[in-house]
Amino acid sequence: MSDILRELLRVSEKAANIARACRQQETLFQLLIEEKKEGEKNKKFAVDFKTLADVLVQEVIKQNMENKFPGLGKKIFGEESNEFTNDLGEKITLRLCSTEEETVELLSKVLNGNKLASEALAKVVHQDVAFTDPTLDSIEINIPQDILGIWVDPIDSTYQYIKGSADIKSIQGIFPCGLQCVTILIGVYDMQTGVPLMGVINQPFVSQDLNTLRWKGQCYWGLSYMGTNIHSRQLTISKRTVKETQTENASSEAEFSHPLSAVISTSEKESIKAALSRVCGDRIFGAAGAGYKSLCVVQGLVDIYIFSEDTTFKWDSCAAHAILRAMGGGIADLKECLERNPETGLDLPQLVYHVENEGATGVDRWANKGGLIAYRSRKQLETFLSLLLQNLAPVQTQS
Ligand code: 2IP
Ligand code: CA
Repeated sequence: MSDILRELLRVSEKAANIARACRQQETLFQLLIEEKKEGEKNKKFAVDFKTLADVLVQEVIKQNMENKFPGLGKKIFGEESNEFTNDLGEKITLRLCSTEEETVELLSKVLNGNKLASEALAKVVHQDVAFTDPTLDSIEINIPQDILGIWVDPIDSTYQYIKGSADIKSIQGIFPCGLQCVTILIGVYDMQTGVPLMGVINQPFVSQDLNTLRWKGQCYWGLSYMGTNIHSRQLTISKRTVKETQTENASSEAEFSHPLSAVISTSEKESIKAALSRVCGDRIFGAAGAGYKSLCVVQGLVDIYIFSEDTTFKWDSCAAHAILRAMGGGIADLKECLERNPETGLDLPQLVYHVENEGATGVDRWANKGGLIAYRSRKQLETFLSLLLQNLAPVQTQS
């Protein structure tokens, strides 16, 4: 199997521990909560705590990968920068130090001398984590390191991370908001072609033990390289009995005659929502988090994740894209899908990860500017698109 993927899974688990610690340990949670007080924001510390958690997770991923695979660290890209300036005008570069004590020192500079918080964070950052997955161990595949680039979203759905509740009820397995919508996303792509090759989605908050209040998470992965396609869901599927599978096959045939289901952003346009309700009936679900919505497609909770705006970025989609590819699906550019002629039988306009948007600046260089559509089955996608086109108002399809 790819050692790189194995290491990514391990560091994603370490990252999940940091994310959980910031919500569960009282000293750290208080700092997150302070984000709510608008006036105080940024005044106390060199950086708001939410950003610190984000940057710390990103640095843990970067530096753990660099230690194991020298040269890979500088190919890891994300939204956050690890440089801050504190109240005294000191420039601080947040790096993991080689000892826990040194990390405490560095963190307390950013946290204005808050020793308790710095110690709690440094402890979890330096904790050793083991992670294994039998499906992964069963295959041997080597991908040359020099072609790889990596997109990281250290904490997707930061709003839910800070303000999200622990007791939201799901609707048909889908959480509209809450801590379950938080994900850590790591997507590996081919720097020459832009094709996603490996992906890890770590969901740190899946279920909470009501006695200890501790959260358990879950991790999903996929690899698609030169004809080898494997993913974490294979294990779940092959574990089931034949009888269960037969029942499922029968129901999935029946399902095809049902309307397709979709998950959407709460900020989706009204015109798209109206067309969708004609296509999907009541099988439309709103949910927070771009990573979480694509995870719903991976998990088979919905058939499609559709988004018509340009406010997701390469780090939001790369991980899920790799997993969906390993499952036989993908993530395509929505605008191009709606403009293309399906009759040509041409390949779908898959999102790519290696080139920036021409003429754009700042984060917009890496925006998925035509929107996106994520799917598990190409056949379902084609059916969905043709129904959507029929149901969109003419003015919409022309623009
Ligand atoms: C966000 C986050 C949002 C999402 C947005 C992402 O990333 O996933 O939830 O919007 O597109 O960029 P929506 O939930 O409406 O889909 P982050 O939380 O990392 O800023
Ligand atoms: Ca994000």
